[in-house]
Amino acid sequence: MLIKRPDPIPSREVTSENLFHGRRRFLRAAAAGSLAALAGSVLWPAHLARSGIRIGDTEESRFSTEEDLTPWEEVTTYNNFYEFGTAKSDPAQYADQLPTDPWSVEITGEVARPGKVGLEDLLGPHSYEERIYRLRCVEGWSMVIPWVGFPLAALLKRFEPTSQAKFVEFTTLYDPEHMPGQRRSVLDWPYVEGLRLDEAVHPLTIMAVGVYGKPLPNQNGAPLRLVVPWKYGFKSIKSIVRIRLTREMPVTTWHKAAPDEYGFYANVNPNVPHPRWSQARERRIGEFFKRDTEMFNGYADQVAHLYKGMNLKRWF
Ligand SMILES: Nc1nc2c(c(=O)[nH]1)N[C@H]1C(S)=C(S)[C@@H](COP(=O)(O)O)O[C@H]1N2
Ligand SMILES: [Mo]
Repeated sequence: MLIKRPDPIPSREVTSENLFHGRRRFLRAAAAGSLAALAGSVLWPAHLARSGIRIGDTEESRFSTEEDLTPWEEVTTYNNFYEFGTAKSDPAQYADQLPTDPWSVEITGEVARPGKVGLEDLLGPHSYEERIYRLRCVEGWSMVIPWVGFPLAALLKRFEPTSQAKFVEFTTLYDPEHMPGQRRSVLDWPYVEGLRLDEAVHPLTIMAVGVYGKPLPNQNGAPLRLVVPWKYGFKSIKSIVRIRLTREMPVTTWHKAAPDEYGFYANVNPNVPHPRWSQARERRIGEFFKRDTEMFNGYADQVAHLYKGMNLKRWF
């Protein structure tokens, strides 16, 4: 199904200066050993090719960090994706069974233009300004990952959220045949996540379709996954098939599983421990010593205003 395309989104994110530094960093990362990854054997899904989205030669986001990238090898083999098992190595081992083409996403709820859209139409020519986002992610361990994606806001805008929309709920594919983890009741499948609408339309909230200049490997949430870098990793839901705009706060999978341990907001906050462990320190993958975890994962300047006046211990 096809929906009307919006006007192209203006290109205001990139200055030539950070583009230059971005490319230089990219070359440095390539020289440091990621080159093998770039020449690796990830299949290029036909729907991405047909959509015209640019994944290989993409400009740098203004949010990209200067920090060293976590190597491709770690990014694609040390994963959480419980649909394929609970061990960090399971997704890389089992996720290639998942068919991701064709793929469609249903947009529903408080939107003026609901519909089920094939991925190639969703990503269709000139719909979005793709960028490389070198973002930190954290949940006990941390990585710096060069996602290829675009702001979720640009996608949501196409479907015209109504004035009643206050939250966005995301749902992962339910496919126990290809997702062996879903045959066990580890979690209440399918995986559901959510954001407040103002969080969802923040320019740091992105939909990722690629990583390291390649289409997303299945273990990283192909063909379309959320990345919310100032929140703990579990908010960044993978392999999305449904986006629902709601009036009420969505009931998310991890909150349902353990309401005292996983709140709706899940903002990275070194001052609010998880009931069973401190969240003050993290281990950057590839480093030996732990480092201090930063408020909002280092993105406080960008996002702290979203939570002004909120008690972050109550709304953890
Ligand atoms: N559908 C789904 N999405 C998911 C998960 C999952 O189990 N299922 N795990 C989450 C958790 S706990 C983390 S830390 C990140 C890991 O993303 P990565 O493997 O790409 O680093 O994905 C998140 N998204
Ligand atoms: Mo996680």
